[in-house]
Amino acid sequence: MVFGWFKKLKSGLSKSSDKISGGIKKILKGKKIDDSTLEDLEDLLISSDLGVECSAKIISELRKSKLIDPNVDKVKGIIKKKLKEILISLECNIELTKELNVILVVGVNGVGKTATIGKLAEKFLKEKKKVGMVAADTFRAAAVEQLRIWSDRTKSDFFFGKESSDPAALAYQSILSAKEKKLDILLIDTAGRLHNKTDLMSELSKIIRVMKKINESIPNEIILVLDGNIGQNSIKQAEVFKEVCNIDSLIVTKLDGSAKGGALIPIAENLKIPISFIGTGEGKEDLAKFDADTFCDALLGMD
Ligand SMILES: Nc1nc2c(ncn2[C@@H]2O[C@H](COP(=O)(O)OP(=O)(O)O)[C@@H](O)[C@H]2O)c(=O)[nH]1
Ligand SMILES: [Mg+2]
Repeated sequence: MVFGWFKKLKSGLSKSSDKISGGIKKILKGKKIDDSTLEDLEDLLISSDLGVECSAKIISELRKSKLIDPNVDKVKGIIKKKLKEILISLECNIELTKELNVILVVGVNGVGKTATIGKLAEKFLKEKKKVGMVAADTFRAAAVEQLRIWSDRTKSDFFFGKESSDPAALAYQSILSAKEKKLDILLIDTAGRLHNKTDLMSELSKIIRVMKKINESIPNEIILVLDGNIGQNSIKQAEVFKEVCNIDSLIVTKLDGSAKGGALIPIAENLKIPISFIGTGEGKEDLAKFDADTFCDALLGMD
């Protein structure tokens, strides 16, 4: 595979694939596949954040295969088959309509919402779409400025309100302006102060309720951003957001940051919410469409 984005995904996940791939090689070196090597492989998969359940499934698949020859490629092939089985049904596209597409981006502070909006804007821009961004995290001036930088970087329209203004009113007005300006996409950034869960959730449901006054189909897409590095916590965060909105897809970020790319698997297995993109860095192009086959190849260091 020679595509640029696969190379990027591969290098983004290289810390994880080095760990998994290097680990498999080391475990199999000079040994045959028996109970003890299978146990070592299971430990490796668990320590690579694939989750206990998924790791057990993979090991049982390897056992069933009756493979004795310590062939690294064959072992990886069996692991990939099992991972793909889990991930394939979660591939998804953000379906765009011909009119304005309002995309609401939610998630806890620090997971990467604002950066992800910047990356999405870059992607849509390359597809010749007219893009706008709304700084609906109105309580922190720094949050507004951070999004403004991304709007400059991606030449997107920028909508913001006065400090501490009502985010629902801002979102509403921005949608009307975006329609007038005939924008194709409007990306709405939101606050994520989970320490005050009740406030956050009532703010979020108000934003959604007010938008729907324009048109019941708005927001066209709700994306929940999750930090791929925080394991079980991501799953808990998603449960909270599911209480107030229908999440259409997930974007899992920071899969490049540490050797934790495998953490996508338990998130996928537990939540069963489609995954539209994954974040593999801080730059504007570090966003890869989620594709089960290439993700597995990148994670396992296969070509
Ligand atoms: N390495 C890496 N860093 C990321 C990624 N996505 C976001 N970040 C960084 O994570 C930090 C928090 O991101 P931000 O967009 O401000 O999060 P927000 O609070 O949810 O809006 C920033 O330093 C981002 O540059 C990613 O995919 N990989
Ligand atoms: Mg932010």
